[in-house]
Amino acid sequence: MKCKKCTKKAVINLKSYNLSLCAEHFEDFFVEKTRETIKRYKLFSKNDIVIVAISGGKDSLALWYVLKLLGYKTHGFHIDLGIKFNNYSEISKQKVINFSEKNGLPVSIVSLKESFGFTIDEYKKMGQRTACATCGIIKRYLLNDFTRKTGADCLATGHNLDDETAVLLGNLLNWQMGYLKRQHPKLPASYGYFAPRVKPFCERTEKETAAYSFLKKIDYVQDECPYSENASSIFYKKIMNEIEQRSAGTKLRFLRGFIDNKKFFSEERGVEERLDICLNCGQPTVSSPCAFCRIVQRFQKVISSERRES
Ligand code: Q46
Ligand code: ZN
Ligand code: ZN
Repeated sequence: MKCKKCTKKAVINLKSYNLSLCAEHFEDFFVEKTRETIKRYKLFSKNDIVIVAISGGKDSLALWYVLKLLGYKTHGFHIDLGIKFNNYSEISKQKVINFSEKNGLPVSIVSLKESFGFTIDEYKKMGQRTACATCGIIKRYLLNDFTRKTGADCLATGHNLDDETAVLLGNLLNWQMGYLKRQHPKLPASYGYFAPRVKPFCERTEKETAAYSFLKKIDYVQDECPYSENASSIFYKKIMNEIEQRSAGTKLRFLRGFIDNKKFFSEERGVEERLDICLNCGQPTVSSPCAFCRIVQRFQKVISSERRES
C-alpha cells in the first residue's frame, strides 16, 4: 500500500477519506484537519488563552501538542483523582509532568485528596454512586472553576469522533433531550459562570489520534482507567465501529448531520433555563447545594461519623 500523496509506504488507511498516507503526510493531514475543525466550528482564535484538560491519555496529550504546533496559547490542567489501582493516577500525573517539561508547555495540577480531602477510590467505597458519575461531576466542576479563575477564554477537551458519536447514539436511543441540546463541538459561555467548552478533535477518530500519538512518540498512559470498564459508552463505541466497518464515513456523517440539524433539539435561541445559585460555592445549579458541593459534603459527613464511632 503506497501513500496517495507520494511514493513512500503508507502507514495508515483512512477508509472514510479513501486515503492511504505515509507517516509524514498523515501527520500533515491530522494537523490540517484539526485546524479545519477549529475554523469550521469557530472554536477559538490565536488571541485566546485555551485551557486544555489533560488526563495523561493519548487524546488530551496529542491535542495539547497539535494546538502548540498550530500556534495557539495553551495552559494544561490535570486533576489527580487518587485512583490507586495499577498506580493509575500516579502514572497519569507523571506522564503529564514529563510531557509538559519536554514540550515547554505550562500545566497546573490539582489533587483531589489535597484540596478536598478524598479520592475517587475513597468515594467509590462509600458506594453511593458509580465512580464515573461522581468523577464526571468533579471534573466538570474543577475544570470550569480553573478556566474561570484564570480568566482564560475557553476549555478544550480531547474528545474524539468515537467519543462524540458514542455519546450521541446513547443520547438518541434514550431521548436524553437535555443532553442532546447541549451536545456540540462548541458550548458557549452560559449563566455568566460556565466557561465555553470546545472539542477540537471531535472529527478525528480514535484510530487517528492513536496513530498520531504513536508517530510523534507521545508518551501517554496506556492503561484505561480501571473504572471505565462498565461504561455504556464503550458498548456504543463498539456498535459505531461495526457500522463504520460496513459503511465507512458513517461516524462523521452522523455527527455532522446532527450538528446541521441541531435546531430540532434546541430551545429558543437565547433562552436559558432558570437556575438557582449554590449557597455554598456560588455556581448556578438546579437546586442548592450544587452536585459538586453535595459530593464534598457527603464525604465529610461520612468521615466525621466514622471518627465519632472510633
Ligand atoms: S477517569 Fe473518572 Fe473517566 Fe475513570 S472514573 Fe470514570 S470518569 S473512567 S474518563
Ligand atoms: Zn506520503
Ligand atoms: Zn456548590
